[in-house]
Amino acid sequence: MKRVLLTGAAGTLGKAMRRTLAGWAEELVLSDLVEITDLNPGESFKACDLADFDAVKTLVKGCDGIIHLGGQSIEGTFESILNGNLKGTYHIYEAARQHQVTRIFFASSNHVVGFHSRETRLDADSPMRPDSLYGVSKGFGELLARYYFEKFGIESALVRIGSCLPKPLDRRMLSTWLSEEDMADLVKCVFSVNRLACTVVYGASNNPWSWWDNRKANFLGWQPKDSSAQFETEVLSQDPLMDRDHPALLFQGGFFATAGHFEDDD
Ligand code: NAI
Ligand code: 15L
Repeated sequence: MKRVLLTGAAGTLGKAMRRTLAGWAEELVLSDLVEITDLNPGESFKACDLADFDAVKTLVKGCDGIIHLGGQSIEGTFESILNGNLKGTYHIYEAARQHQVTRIFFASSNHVVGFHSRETRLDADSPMRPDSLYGVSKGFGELLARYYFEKFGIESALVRIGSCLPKPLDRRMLSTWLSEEDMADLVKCVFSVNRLACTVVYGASNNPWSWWDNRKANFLGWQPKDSSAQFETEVLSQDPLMDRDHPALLFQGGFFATAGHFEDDD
């Protein structure tokens, strides 16, 4: 890859990708609302609010691919979701169309399907059942990507990331954990496969208690190497068992599914 744009570069995953993808692209163009000053060789930085179309257009010009991580990353006010995720993702796709960028890694989320029961095994064709306005905004992003693929041929990986952290922090994450290294390997597969089309991928490591079936994305050649199993004893001893009847245990999205509407007064 020659010149790849990484949005959301100042965030948790952005920082992890800068480390794990070091040297992969000739130039990694980092962008965020928050300034980044600790640039490594091969990195450049451009501040940009994803809600500003002109700024996004300038940002995207001359890039060969986009890793789109930027935006509101948990439930929040409609205003922040509107700006970061709805306008932001539209601006990325529309700028890509105008500047002939043909491949995008879209950081979707497991919260697109968070209202499915933990007893249901999901695959790429399972219906969206968002558990939050945040999840709805990721569903919008996935549909938008599909529209730009069908009409303009822009290819996307719609990566329903589980929980991408150095290690799983609770019982739920034993099912949803994605290691940072497996995520970086997925990025490489997405940008090297001959034909990507518009493909849903569940972003999880090789976890024994996974709820997700990625067979329809096997053609990407992505083989996660890590597993939450190595953290099982530690997690089980530190995370007390919730009441068996707690509603958060029913749903894949956990507390995202059982929380009230974000903007309600308590
Ligand atoms: P984060 O909240 O740490 O990073 C998001 C970054 O986007 C921040 O640096 C923020 O400044 C930037 N941002 C927010 N609004 C913006 C705007 N209007 N214009 C420009 N930049 C803006 O989130 P994290 O954990 O790094 O996640 C990255 C992406 O992956 C997000 O899209 C999130 O929804 C998705 N994801 C992450 C998961 C995880 O386990 N970390 C799980 C599922 C999805
Ligand atoms: C997400 O979509 C969030 O971005 C992240 O902060 C975690 O909450 C993750 O899902 C999860 O479900 O663990």
